[in-house]
Amino acid sequence: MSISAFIFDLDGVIVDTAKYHYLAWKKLANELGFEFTKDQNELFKGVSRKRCLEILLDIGGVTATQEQFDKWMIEKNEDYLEYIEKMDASEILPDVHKVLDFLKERNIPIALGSASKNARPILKKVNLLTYFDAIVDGNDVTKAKPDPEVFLIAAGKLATAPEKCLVFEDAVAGIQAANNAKMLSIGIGHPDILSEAKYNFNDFTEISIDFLNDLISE
Ligand code: B16
Ligand code: MG
Repeated sequence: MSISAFIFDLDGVIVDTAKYHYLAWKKLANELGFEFTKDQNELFKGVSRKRCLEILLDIGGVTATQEQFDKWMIEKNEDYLEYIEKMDASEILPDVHKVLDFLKERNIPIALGSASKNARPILKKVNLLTYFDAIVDGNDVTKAKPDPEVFLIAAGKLATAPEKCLVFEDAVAGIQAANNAKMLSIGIGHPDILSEAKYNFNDFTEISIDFLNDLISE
């Protein structure tokens, strides 16, 4: 299929940090006097921190001054970082290493394309930083997924045409961003939710070496 560069989303693809985002957002919601459920947390996947807080306040019917908004953003992130601090390589999702090693052994460029501003510290904690030839995260973009910006910057950093790039994503907006960038989109998660992806897998254990070989073959 002639794919020559691979781009990975972070949360939900490489590690399951959604559970820590959830705990930190839930704590803030409870402090503000309302409940925040796991189902509601689904809306936050692939969404920027600022947008998540806007949605959370909508859910709780809370209006905030700019000062309160900024304070709550910081508070949530500080709580989230306490969980990140305790992460290690055991939190890497199944068979992520298999795919990364396959690519590394063949010198195929690898990038990260994530909405998170904490991407670098997370990759460092789980010992994967050295695998990535380029990292594009929430600090580098002005437009959120489904805008293709994050993936197009990644392709540029890898000096690869978008049509030759593949994206692994767990969020609907992320799959749309990959499609908008004219890249090959692979959904990691529930196929019904990620139906716009070109290919779907529940996780990396379902991705075979034969499939990877097909992707990179001329
Ligand atoms: P932070 P991804 C996204 O990461 C998460 O899915 C989303 O839930 C989170 O709000 C966003 O990062 C921002 O994260 O607060 O760390 O900057 O899936 O694009 O890797
Ligand atoms: Mg994600």
